[in-house]
Amino acid sequence: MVKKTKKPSNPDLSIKLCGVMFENPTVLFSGIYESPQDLINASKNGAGAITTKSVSIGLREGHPQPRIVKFDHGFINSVGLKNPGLEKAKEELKKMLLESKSPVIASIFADKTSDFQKLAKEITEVKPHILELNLSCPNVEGEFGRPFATDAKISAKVVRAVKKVSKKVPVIAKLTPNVLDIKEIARAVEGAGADGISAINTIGPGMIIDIKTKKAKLGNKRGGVSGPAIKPVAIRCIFDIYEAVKIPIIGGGGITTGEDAIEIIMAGATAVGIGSAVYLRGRNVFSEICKEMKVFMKKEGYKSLKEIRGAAH
Ligand code: RRO
Repeated sequence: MVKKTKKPSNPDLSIKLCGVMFENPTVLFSGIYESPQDLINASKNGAGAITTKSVSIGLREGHPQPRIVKFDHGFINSVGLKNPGLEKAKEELKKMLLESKSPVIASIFADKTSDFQKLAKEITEVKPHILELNLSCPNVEGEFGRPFATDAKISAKVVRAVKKVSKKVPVIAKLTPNVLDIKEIARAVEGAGADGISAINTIGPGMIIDIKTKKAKLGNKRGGVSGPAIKPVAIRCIFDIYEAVKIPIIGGGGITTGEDAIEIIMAGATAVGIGSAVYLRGRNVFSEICKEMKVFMKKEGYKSLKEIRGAAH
């Protein structure tokens, strides 16, 4: 009789976040793609979920070009919230919800609590799977003041106002790493009713100067820093947030490989935000990261992500 050799089973990458099933934990972070078709293609190319560019009530043209500049270890951006405004964004969201293969996270931004509430009311009528409150854009301080996510009380106030109108759509708060104590902000948004947290937004602002022209490379001079350079900060932030709250975390910041994804899940993330890696590795980055995660999991004998989530604690 031929002896059966037991094949190692294929690791299961599926997750449930805020009651929504994802085939795998990769999430296209907000702001990487603008056009609905590019977002839909990301879902077809294996993203476990896709996040729209943050939308404001009125159309915004964005900051002067260039808006994104590469450096040795990442990127610096000052897009300035370029978006088509609420009405067009609602139409685009409808298309994405019809054609995306994976759950759609609609991201919103405002500089007033009442505008966050208005955006949340209107956007949740279109029924995205999850609503993201961008409380942490680093590039509009000149216009709107410090990001809301630098202040626990203001962050909580926005979440409470949004939760009054968001119906059954889960609400996640996108936090900034640019604070002394991210645990305090995480606890505040959880206490106000947030269903999840997304972190981290970009670090800084930073600046890059062209030494030939003696001028800042970005049109808007200062901008948020992303990419591999910021990964250790992202890992620490997720580690801290996981210790502070019970709600799930979409964790990202410089995640580029499957092993990076495993690392941030071990810090406590349920899902893994992918941003700059799209520019570094191309549009198949989601399926490639999943493949690399499976290679690691098979080698180490892990069958599901539950076995590694928060394992570093
Ligand atoms: O549009 C931007 O400049 C921008 C936003 Br809204 C954000 O949340 N984070 C970022 O790095 N850039």
